[in-house]
Amino acid sequence: MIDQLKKNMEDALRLINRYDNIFICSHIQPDGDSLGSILALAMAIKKLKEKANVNIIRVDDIPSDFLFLPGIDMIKEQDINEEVDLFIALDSSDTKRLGIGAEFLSKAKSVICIDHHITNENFGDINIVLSSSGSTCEIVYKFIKYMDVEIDKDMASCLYTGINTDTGRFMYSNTTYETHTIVAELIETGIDINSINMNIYQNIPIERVKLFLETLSNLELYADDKVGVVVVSQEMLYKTNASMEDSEGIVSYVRDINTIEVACLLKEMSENEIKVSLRSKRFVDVAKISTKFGGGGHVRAAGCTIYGNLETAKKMVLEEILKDFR
Ligand SMILES: [Mn+2]
Repeated sequence: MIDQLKKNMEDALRLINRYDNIFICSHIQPDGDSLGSILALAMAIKKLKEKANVNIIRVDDIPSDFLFLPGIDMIKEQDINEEVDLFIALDSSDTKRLGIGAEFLSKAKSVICIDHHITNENFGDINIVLSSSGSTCEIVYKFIKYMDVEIDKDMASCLYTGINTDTGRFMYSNTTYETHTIVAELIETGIDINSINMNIYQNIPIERVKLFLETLSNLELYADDKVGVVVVSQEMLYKTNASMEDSEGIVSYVRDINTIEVACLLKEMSENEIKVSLRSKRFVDVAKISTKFGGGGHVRAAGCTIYGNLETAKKMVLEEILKDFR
């Protein structure tokens, strides 16, 4: 282990040993890595210090796919009037990502930040930030080892989930030799990877499928099928009994169609508020398009909000998109 990392872990462990009122937190719109890392670390600290008051702050709704995680009930809404000694932020590149958690952070005597995002702002007093790591769970794994706490089956299930999801089922380029050696050790604890994978990937709520069908059957194609536009209206949500979160994944599905260069999803948040998600594949700069409507993002994935009705918003965005196809 590199010396600086070892020193930061040593400093972090010293803080954990010193303080009893510990608050652990991760980002809004939680994913497998954020949930897996907060749960595993909380369990490890409880094992290390039985008397410590270890709390996990609930900052957002937990996607149903992850409710199977051991210890998930530890994630609770916390009382801001409680004494906060130590705040540990996981998988969050800046304090804005922490949602309500940022208020607890500003009360804390000390802050530890553990993360793998290259954009991490090092907002902790101690920062364990490793951008070469495919997931925060891999860093937490190393830290628990450093704490000399034995990784049990529950912790291993949480860590495995985070590593699995953040590496795209071990397919992304952030998957390394080390990722696999860590995972091998997690599997050795006896975790049921079949059941974990079924929970994460073979557990799509039927409402979401109905919404997908409804949305995709209304797919509009332009510019020789190079532009695909889909809409999720409040009426569609009502009809399918789905929620707006269930539209997650639709825009990438449209992008993945072979002829498509630009995919556009318009979400009717309310009658006069339309959220637009844009994806592109090869040459269209969708960040440039969304900037025109006060939004932002990356060249291949961007978004904006248009205040107006669905039809108006669609017309406005489409006009901008089609400029690249003339
Ligand atoms: Mn992550």
